[in-house]
Amino acid sequence: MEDLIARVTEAVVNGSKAETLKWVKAAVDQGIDPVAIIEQGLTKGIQKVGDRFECGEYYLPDMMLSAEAMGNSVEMLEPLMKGGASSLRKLGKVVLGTVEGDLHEIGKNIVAMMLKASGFEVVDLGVNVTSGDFARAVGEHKADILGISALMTTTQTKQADIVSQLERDGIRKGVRVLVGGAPITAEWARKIGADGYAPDAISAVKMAKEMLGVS
Ligand code: B1M
Repeated sequence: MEDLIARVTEAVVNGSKAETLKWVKAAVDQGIDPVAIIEQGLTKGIQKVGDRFECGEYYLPDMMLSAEAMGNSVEMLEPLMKGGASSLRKLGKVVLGTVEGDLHEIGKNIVAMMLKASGFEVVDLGVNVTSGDFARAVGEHKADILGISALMTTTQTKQADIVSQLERDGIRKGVRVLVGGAPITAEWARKIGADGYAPDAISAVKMAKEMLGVS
């Protein structure tokens, strides 16, 4: 198992879509849990890519190839997740998106996938979503939870703007706000008046359940 997972990681680091898919399929055929493939294989790979980008070893096109390789494999794994997206049990409705100015979607998509597989209905607004659009969607879809993802220190402040927008629109009390993304911390969540923070997709599901008192 470890060998296959390591090959998945390596294929993402190399930015090869075909190789990543090949090793992900091999891992699935060996009966490895899709969540483990994502968390221990794909995510580890893209983190390494981020480190190489940060130290100038990789450039933007390298990061884009790796992101595409990961995203493609995540899509392939989605129908194999326990419960599946079509699960009949609906625990609550989550409106989810990535903040304005931020195009990072892989983590948000994994959170969406895990929420769906756990029985939540998810309305995914995509990336680069304005505060106004977040607030409108909460009202329109009568969301139980608003999930806001931000991947950059330069865009995380948008999460605070969205909480303020909900307050201005008089709909803050009717919805729980869950925030996440690489630069986000529990302290930040408290500071901006969010109801919860999750460091990863599994914790996001746990937190969403806690927020609604469901299991
Ligand atoms: Co960009 N990028 N990027 N990037 N990118 C980072 C974030 C960066 C840290 C890289 C680095 O320098 N080391 C850096 C940000 C620095 C900062 O904070 N200021 C950075 C930068 C600078 C940029 C650009 C500005 C680069 C440039 O153009 N010069 C540019 C910005 C574009 C924009 O958004 N306007 C840019 C572009 C890109 C790509 C397009 C190439 C690509 C994104 C492709 C896509 O998403 N379709 C990309 C990628 C892939 C990364 C890294 C390498 C990986 C991000 C990722 O997908 N991680 C990233 C470095 C890193 O994070 N180590 C980096 C895997 C994913 C599973 O994890 O997204 O953290 P993550 O999600 C996790 C948790 O955070 C959590 O659960 C997820 C699953 O476990 N989580 C939530 C996420 N959202 C949540 C919401 C929740 C709860 C939990 O509740 C609602």
